[in-house]
Amino acid sequence: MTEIFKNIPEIKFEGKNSENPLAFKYYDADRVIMGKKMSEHLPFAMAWWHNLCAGGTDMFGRDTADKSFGAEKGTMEHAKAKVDAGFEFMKKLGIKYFCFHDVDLVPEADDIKETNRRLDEISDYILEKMQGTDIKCLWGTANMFGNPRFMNGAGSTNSVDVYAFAAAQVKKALDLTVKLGGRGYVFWGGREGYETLLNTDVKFEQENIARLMHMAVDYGRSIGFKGDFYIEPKPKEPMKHQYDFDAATAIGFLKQYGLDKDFKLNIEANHATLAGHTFQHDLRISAINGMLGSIDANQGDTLLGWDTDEFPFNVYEATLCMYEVLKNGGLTGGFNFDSKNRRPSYTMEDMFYAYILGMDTFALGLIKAAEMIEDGRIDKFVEEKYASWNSELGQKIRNKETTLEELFHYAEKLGAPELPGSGRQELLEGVMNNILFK
Ligand code: XUL
Ligand code: CO
Repeated sequence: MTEIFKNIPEIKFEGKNSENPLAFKYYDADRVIMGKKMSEHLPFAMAWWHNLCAGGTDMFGRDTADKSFGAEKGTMEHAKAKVDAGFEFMKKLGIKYFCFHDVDLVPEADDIKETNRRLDEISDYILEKMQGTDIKCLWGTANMFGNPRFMNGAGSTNSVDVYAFAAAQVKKALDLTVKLGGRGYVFWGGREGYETLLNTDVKFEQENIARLMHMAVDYGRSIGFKGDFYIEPKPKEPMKHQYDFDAATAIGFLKQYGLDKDFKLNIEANHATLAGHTFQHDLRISAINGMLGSIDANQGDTLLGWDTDEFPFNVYEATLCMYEVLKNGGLTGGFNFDSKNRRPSYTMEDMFYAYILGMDTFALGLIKAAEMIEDGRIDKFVEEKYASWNSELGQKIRNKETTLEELFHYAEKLGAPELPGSGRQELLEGVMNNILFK
């Protein structure tokens, strides 16, 4: 096998004083944090589409990066070259998982039978490459947004034939996920939404999406898929209104349609911020509902209103993310870098610099989040903030043993309550800085 990334060695941990651009400064796979190795806390995954397919094309210009890997694009040789490149890339970085859409793996043919034949061929090849390594699939998904047939949605389409095609793609993508040892299966509803209510039956569309998801669960379980299904919430882009707007909306949907036992959420940082939340907010909402499953690790740009999918370098965000993940007892999924190089970062070295940045950022986040928890000042403050609920009255309310009238009389007797106590935001932010920079 000829080496593709010729000038890139295996990336090793060298520590924070290293100035070697091709070394980890913080990600030390075997370092134990709160009883677990970093590599177990952080099951990183490579996103097939950004890393091996995307060349930097945007609305105004074509590819800047050459992702041909020595083969002619649009051919099965190229599909195989991507597998070779992907495995070399993951091995050199010590990444144990990958995520894929069906059409990331092979060029889509006009006829679904031929596309599926190509998928069988490439997945055999991937299985071969997996042998002798501990690399596996984190999650698979079907691309039900790129092909023009999905212009009005997939599960939410007005066309019953298009719906059947979406179902066929989900079936095949589930087959592939199981074949490649996938931990999860993702639904990202990029076209599941609408532009105007003048032409849309929202209730019917949502019911149809739920029906598709139920069929996916039934089929997945019938072929031995034991992992989690995930919804990946996103408020907009490409659609103006997307049905899985944010974590809370997706959880409501899953509960309403009886899907909450089989589904969890895959939270993407840049989707949460597009919904007007912090990344941490959507993680917390998922976690308190027992639905924090997996993470698409990236970051957006607050100066831009779209999904820029940047590699994460914001250590505050990563720390608050890892704080939620540690409190959640980890993830059933992992950390998929749904992130892409900036268009002018077009060289092969840049692909590695990007992953080193992302992995180091999350390693730092993990180290600092563990320190925040072990430090205890923040948890102690939160506990004390709600201390009045330990009183007799607080207990009664929590046990649902009070009535509105009883509280009315209590309030009348009291005359006026004292102020509820300072929220101490600035103090706590100072504590976080203190821990981050000590
Ligand atoms: C799009 C996005 C997708 C999903 C998988 O914003 O995040 O790449 O992660 O379809
Ligand atoms: Co994503």
